[in-house]
Amino acid sequence: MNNNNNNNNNNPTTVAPRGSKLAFSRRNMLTAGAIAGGALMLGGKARAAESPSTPPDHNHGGAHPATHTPRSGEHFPPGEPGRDYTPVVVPNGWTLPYRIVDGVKVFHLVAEDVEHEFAPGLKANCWGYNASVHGPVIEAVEGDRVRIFVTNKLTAPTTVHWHGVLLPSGMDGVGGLTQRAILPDETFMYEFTLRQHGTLMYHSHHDEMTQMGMGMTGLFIIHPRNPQDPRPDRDFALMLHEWKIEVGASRPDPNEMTDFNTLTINAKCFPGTQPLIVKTGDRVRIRIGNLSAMDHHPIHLHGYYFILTETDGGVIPESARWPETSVLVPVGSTRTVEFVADNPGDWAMHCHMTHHVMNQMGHGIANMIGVQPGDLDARIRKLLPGYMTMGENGMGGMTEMGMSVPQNSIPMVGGVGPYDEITMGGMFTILKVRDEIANLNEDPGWYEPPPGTMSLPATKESLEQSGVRADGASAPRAPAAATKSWILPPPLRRAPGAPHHHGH
Ligand SMILES: [Cu+2]
Repeated sequence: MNNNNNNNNNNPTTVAPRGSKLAFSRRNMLTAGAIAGGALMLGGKARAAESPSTPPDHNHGGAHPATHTPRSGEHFPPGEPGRDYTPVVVPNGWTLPYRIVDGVKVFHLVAEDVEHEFAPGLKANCWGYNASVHGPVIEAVEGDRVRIFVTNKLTAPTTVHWHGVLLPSGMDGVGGLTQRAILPDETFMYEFTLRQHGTLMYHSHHDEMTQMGMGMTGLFIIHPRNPQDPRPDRDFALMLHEWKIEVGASRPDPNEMTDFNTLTINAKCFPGTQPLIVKTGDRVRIRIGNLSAMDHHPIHLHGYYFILTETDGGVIPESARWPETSVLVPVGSTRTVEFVADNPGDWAMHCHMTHHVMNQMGHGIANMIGVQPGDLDARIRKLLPGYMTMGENGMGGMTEMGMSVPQNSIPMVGGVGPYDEITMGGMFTILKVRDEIANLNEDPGWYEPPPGTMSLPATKESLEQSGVRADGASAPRAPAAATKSWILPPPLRRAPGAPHHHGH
């Protein structure tokens, strides 16, 4: 073993932050307390002697030791943004700043009431952390020691559970089981060393249905100390959620079990979702957590396929990764996907459950498709001024500006796109990939496709040239045999002597 080899990521006794000239030996990484404690988090010999402990890069290479011995005291110097990791981008959200005290990263979460805007026009009184819904992203580095204070400014007791984080049982934040609840106006302290990396989460673990339903969730992202995969250029962090907000109500209804009408990415529904902005050629990582009450969300990206690289259990060995275009993010899980953004454009990214890309009023209304209102509207207007039959051609058109919606509610679908209404809402956002972009934090506007690369009304010449008639008559029709129902052959004659069921 060569302790001076900067790039030897497989050497368990050294840890060299990527791109750094430094190679830390195990000894100078560990605090005196750790050595006194005798248990070494890293280190070949120490680990061999204490087989259950896990090196920080245990998720690489396919081996997944399943046990860990979290102990206090052993940790690395705090990982630094830029040097040790590229900070995540949180559309419509933010990352929680920390202070370093004696080599420990100190965070402070405050559980409290938050008036939250889901999209322009829709606000509700939710519960969140530090003036935001959901809570800010906690971002740290494997090997960091973190101390997280939680102040409860709610009128209800609460706790915070660190979902997926390997830690001592007493730090797990399960109300009643691993601690007593944090009462209103109390502050609790959680402290542990991060001995893994990945996309994890945090959420209330006291009266979960109510408190998570009111918004008390967040992402907990731990970067590898010693990454083996290439670092992403853009690393996005998204949290999925679902809400029931009655039209006109000022609070979400956390008692709802099935009929959610507000579906969100980082607590915003389209058109309030901030786009994901990247440069052509960027290596893009998207981390998606789901702490919805009841639904798994298949998140679909247009224009690309991506590779599923991580779950909240860690990195998927390269040989076991697979490509897909929709990643199912189950409740209580995270999924991380990566791709190289080599296809410029405005690309839709959304949940593929079609009811999850509708806003408040798109659910459970009377089905008017195919209804021909005739003079119905004029007749009803005599009784109900302003009455208009809606939905006879579906929900498109419901976006149209000037269409009035009740106070504190948003139209069932979308916003104004570059060409037409975007008939989407809810769990929908846009990946914007641009060759030239000055400011990745500013919306670059709509994509303008190069001439000849955009669908337009067919011209007479192009129709004629291709032998296509505009009335549709030249298109193949389904042959009768292809749409015919199957008819079972007649039954076999009953064999003589077979039992009779309807006999005398
Ligand atoms: Cu969904």
